[in-house]
Amino acid sequence: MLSKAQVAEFDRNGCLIGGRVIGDDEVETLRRELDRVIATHSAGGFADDQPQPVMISKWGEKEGSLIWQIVNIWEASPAFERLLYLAPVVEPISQLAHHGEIQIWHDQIQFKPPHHGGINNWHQDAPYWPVLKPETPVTAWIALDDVDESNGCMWMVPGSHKWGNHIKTLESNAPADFFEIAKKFPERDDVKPIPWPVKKGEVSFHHSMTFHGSHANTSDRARRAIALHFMTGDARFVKSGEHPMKKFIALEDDAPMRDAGEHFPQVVRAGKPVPMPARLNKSK
Ligand SMILES: O=C(O)CCC(=O)C(=O)O
Repeated sequence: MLSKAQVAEFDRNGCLIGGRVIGDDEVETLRRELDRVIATHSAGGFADDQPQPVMISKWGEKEGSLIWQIVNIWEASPAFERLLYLAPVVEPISQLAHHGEIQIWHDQIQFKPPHHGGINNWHQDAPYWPVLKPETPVTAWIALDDVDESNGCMWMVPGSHKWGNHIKTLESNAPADFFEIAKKFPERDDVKPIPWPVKKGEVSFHHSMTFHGSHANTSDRARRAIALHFMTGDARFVKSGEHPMKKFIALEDDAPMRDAGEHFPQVVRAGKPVPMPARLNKSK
């Protein structure tokens, strides 16, 4: 549980470090699982009947800087699926979203290899989710390495979650000018990016409208992390939008996402974490 002061800090800044949520052994298991999923993909892919992620992509390889992005690795790996039910993650999400009903929207691995890990340009999350309304979800981002300025940590602009949708301006900033983002907002004097280091096994929370991004990893250390994007119980489907998860949503326009089915499990019900499914207690 977060303290009132932490919730107030998140309400003010749109980002918060939540502390350690997984131990070293679990981090090791998750790293091995990530290696396995990437190796399976690289060796020709998953068989149709094999549990698999929704999407695996490599960004920026041609330009010489790479980010592996994997959507819904939890569907391929029980170790990752267990993260969805961790009380120290989902209780704070419920507190920060100010909602007693929480569902997973999707997860996303962000893996920047050593030496040539790419830039994740400035953005807000919610504008990339046009199949959902309202724009209220909160993300839990869990580090699988110590992540700091040397290996491509995120940067946040505190307070920016209250400024509305600025995705076009953020996207217009060239990745090479990552640290110059304030120049894109000459009318404001409060665009003050701060580095956002997160230790291995710790969770960080950010609001879906907070300006954030991460610079390159030129260090000799990997930068592995998983973002868990959540929805609140008032999320509804917007049929006109596009998103890789849309193919799993067999709903009419404006229908509640709580009816969206098995790809979007509920993890907090009536303010309490949903117990971990029994099959996940034993599996690797
Ligand atoms: O991991 C990163 O560098 C960026 C993550 C991100 O944009 C997110 O979790 O919303």
